[in-house]
Amino acid sequence: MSEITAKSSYTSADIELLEGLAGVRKRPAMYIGSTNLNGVHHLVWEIIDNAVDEALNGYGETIRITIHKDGSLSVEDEGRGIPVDIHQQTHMPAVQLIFTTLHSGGKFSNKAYQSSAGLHGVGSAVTNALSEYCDVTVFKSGSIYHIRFENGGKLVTPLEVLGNTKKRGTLVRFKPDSRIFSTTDFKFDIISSHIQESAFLLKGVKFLLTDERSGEKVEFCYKDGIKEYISSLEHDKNIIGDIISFEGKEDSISIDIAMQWAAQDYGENIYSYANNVRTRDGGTHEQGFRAGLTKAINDYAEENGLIKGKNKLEGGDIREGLTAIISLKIPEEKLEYEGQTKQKLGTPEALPIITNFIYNNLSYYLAEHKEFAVTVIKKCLDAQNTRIAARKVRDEMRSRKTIKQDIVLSDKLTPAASKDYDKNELFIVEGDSAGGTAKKSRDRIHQAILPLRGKPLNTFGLPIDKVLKNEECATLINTIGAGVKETFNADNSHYGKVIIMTDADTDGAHIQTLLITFFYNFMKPLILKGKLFVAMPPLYRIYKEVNHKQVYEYAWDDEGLDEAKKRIGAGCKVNRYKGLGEMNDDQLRESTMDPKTRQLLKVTIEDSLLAEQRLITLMGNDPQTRRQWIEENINFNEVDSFIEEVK
Ligand code: 0RA
Repeated sequence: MSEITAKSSYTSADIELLEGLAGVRKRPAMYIGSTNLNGVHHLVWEIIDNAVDEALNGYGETIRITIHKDGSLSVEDEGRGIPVDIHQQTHMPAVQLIFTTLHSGGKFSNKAYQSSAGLHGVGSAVTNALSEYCDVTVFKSGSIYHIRFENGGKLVTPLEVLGNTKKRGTLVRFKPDSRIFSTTDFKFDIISSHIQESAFLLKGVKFLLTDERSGEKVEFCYKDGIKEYISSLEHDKNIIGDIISFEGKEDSISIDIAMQWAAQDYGENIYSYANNVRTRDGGTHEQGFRAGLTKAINDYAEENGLIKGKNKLEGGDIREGLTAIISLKIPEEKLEYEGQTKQKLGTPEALPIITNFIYNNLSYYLAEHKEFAVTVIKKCLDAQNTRIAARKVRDEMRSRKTIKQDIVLSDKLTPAASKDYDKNELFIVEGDSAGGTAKKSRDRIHQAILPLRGKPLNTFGLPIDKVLKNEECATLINTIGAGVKETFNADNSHYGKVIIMTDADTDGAHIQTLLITFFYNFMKPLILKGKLFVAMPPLYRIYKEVNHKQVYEYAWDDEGLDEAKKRIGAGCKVNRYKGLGEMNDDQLRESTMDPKTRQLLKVTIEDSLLAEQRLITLMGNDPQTRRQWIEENINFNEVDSFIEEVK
C-alpha cells in the first residue's frame, strides 16, 4: 500500500483520538494482556517491534535500547523516521496521529512486512496511553523533530524542530505509568533474551541493550542468523552432521529454515516464527515442514534400500532429536492467524509452499551428503524400533492392569476418598517416614500420598521404554492415570494438583529437579496446564508459652525468622527443621499441606526454550555442571525462574 492511497482511504470516522487512549487506560489488559511485569514489558515489545519492522524492511542496521535511571526506557532505530508531514483530514502531524489514535498505525505504513502480531500497528498509541511520559524524536530529511506527551498521551509539546542533523531514524522514550502497573521495574534479563531472539531472526541487525541503572550492557548481532540460533540451542548435545539451512522466496513469502539432529533421544524442538513473532502453536508452516521432511527422508530411505517393505518411518521417528527453526516473512495481506491467542499461523499458502520447499531442498541435500543421510536414517530407524518396543510395553502394562490393578499401582499409594479428580491432590513425598507423617496430616477426602523410595531415575534423554520399565516411573504414570508422552492427556489426570514434597535441602532439591525433568519430558501438558507444584515446607518454627498456651509462627527464610521473632517477642524459641520428618502431623498439615495455610510453588514453563536449556545444564552428562547448577539455582527461599509462587 502506498502512502498516498493509505491517506485517501483514511476517514475522520477512524479517528478516535484521546477517547481511544482513555479506553486503553480503562481496560489496559485488553490491549497488553496484564498490568504486571508482563504488561510493562509488553510496552517495550511494541516499541521495539516498530524499530524491528524498519530493519526488517531494510532500513537501518542498529537498534539501541536503553533502560534509564528515571524508570523510562528508550528505543532508537536507524530507519526512515516516523512521518512528520501534516495529515490532511486532521491537520495533525502524522507522528502525533500515530501516537494518539488506535487505528492509525497500519494506515500510514508502507511496509511490505509488519511484525506486530498482537496490536496491528496500534502499539505506539497503546504505549503512550499507559505512560507517564512519552518523548518522540525523529531524525529525518536533515532535521530533528520532537514531540512530547504526558499523563497517558496528552500532548504537552507539539511537534517542533530542534535543529539540523545528518542522522536518520526514530527515538522513542517512555516511562510506564505507575498508577496503571503493579510494577514498573524493567528487567534486564527479560529484555535481553527477547532481543537476542529477534537478533537471531534478523540476520545482521545489531541490538544494543544498556542498563544505565547498573551499567550492564549486551550486544547481539548474528551474521549467520538462525544457524547461530540452532547452535546456541544445541550447545551441549551430541550433534550429527552440520547445521542444514535453506533460504528462499516463493510467492512473496520469504523462507528461512535451519535444522540439525542430535544423536540421543532429545525429543523434538521446532521453533517457528512468522514475521519475527513466535508462533508457539505452530500452524501451516510447521505442518508443511513436517510433511516435506517426512516425505524427503522416507523417499531417500526407500530409494537407497534403507527401509524394508511397508515399514515407513513415522514423522515422530524422524523428528526425534531434531532442532529446527522455521522463520517466514509473509506480506501483510497474506498474514493470517488461527485461534484466540494468535500464536498459530493460518496462512493456507504456507502449507504447500513449505512442504515443497523443504522436500526439494532436503532431498537435494541428502543426495549430496550420502554419509550424513545414512547416519540420520539409522537414527530414525532406532527411534522407530524404540517406538515399537514402547508400544509393546505399554500394551502389556495395559493388559496387566485390567487383570489386577495392584500389580502396577503402587501398594504404597494412599488414595484420596473422593472421585472428584479436579479437586484431588497427589503428594509425591520424599522418604517413607515423611510419607507416614503426611498420611496422618492429609485431608483424606482430597489428598493422596505417594512416598518415593530414594532418588527417582534420571530420565533426561532416556527413551520411553527404559522409563516405563522403571518401577517408580511406572507407578507415577499409573497413579496419575492420564497416559504418557504422546498418549498423555492432562484432562484425564486423576489429580488436579500433583505436588512434589521434599526436604528443604540439596538432596530434596535434586529429587525435585529429577521429578520435574520426568514430568517435563513425559507429561509436559501437566506443566503447561499448571497442575504441577512444589510444596514449601518451612525452615523454622518460632514459639513461646504465653499463659500456658503456645503461640507460634512458621518462617520460610531468615528474613521471615527475624520478623517472627520480633512479633512473638523476647523469650521465644526457634526450631530449625532439617527435614519433613522432624515435623509432627499437625505441623506438617498447617505449614505445608493445608490449602488454607500452606505455600505452593507452581512449576511453569514460561518459555520452553529457557527450561530446555536449563535442563540440559542440569541434567546433561556433566555431573560437575549439574551439581553447580543445583547449588547456585535451587534455593527453597527463592522463587526459581521456572517456578512461580502461588497459594
Ligand atoms: C510509517 C511510514 C514510514 C516510516 C514509519 C512509519 C516508521 C515508524 C517507526 C516507528 C519506530 N520507528 C519507525 N520508523 C519508521 C515511512 C516514511 C517515509 O518513507 O518517509
